Amino acid sequence: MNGFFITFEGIDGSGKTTQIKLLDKYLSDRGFEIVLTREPGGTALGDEIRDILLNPKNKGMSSRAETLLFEASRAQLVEKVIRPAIEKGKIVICDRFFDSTIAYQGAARGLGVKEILDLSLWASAGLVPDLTFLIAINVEICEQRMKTQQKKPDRIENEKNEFKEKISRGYLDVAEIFKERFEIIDGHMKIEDIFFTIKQKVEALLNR
Ligand code: T5A
Repeated sequence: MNGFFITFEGIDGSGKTTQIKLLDKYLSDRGFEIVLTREPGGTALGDEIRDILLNPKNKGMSSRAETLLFEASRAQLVEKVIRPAIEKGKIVICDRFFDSTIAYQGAARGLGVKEILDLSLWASAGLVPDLTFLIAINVEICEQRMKTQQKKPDRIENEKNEFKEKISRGYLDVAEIFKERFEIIDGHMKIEDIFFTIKQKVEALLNR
């Protein structure tokens, strides 16, 4: 029996990692086999690509080169990690997937939603998540959260708020295209309230 593929999306600092950790613990405690992964990265090759993509020294990277690097990392991750795990009946939870490329590169960089969707489906060999949580949140609130984390911003986090507003709008467009698998969650809620909603939606998926 095939497993499930669950992804988390949102602007930087929206709270994805926090919720993924809670979901991992919740499902592991119930005896499910979980594979946690992230994009870009998740494989040896993907981690090298991640370093190139996020390094602030690569400031002048062209949007098309950037997109192809994200897709290369994804192609490797799908073939080597995600698809084999799903085929073994595991639950794969991925921090970002191709909806990020559609929102960041397709919408915010202006490369086109349709073009990036087609390219992403080629890179993922047609793999689409079963369930995607979009944590929707105000850009300024995320900025504040990132500041309190005292983490050095990476190349993409260095972008202006205007860019992040475009990403947020891009995400809503993707969610409209893939209504059946998207769950939009209000990221301004308390961590435990967000998780309560996530838990309910995941239970519904597992009982399908
Ligand atoms: N990218 C990625 C693209 O441009 N195209 C692509 O195709 C792909 C795949 C990846 C970057 O690459 C871009 C997007 C990104 O810019 P990353 O390091 O993986 O970079 O960055 P993020 O995915 O953005 O991860 P972050 O760790 O920065 O953010 P998270 O995971 O969304 O947020 P999290 O959970 O770490 O929370 C941030 C802070 O907020 C607090 C947490 O405790 C933490 O301090 N918090 C809350 N506080 C109050 N209320 C809540 N509900 C809270 N939830 C969390």
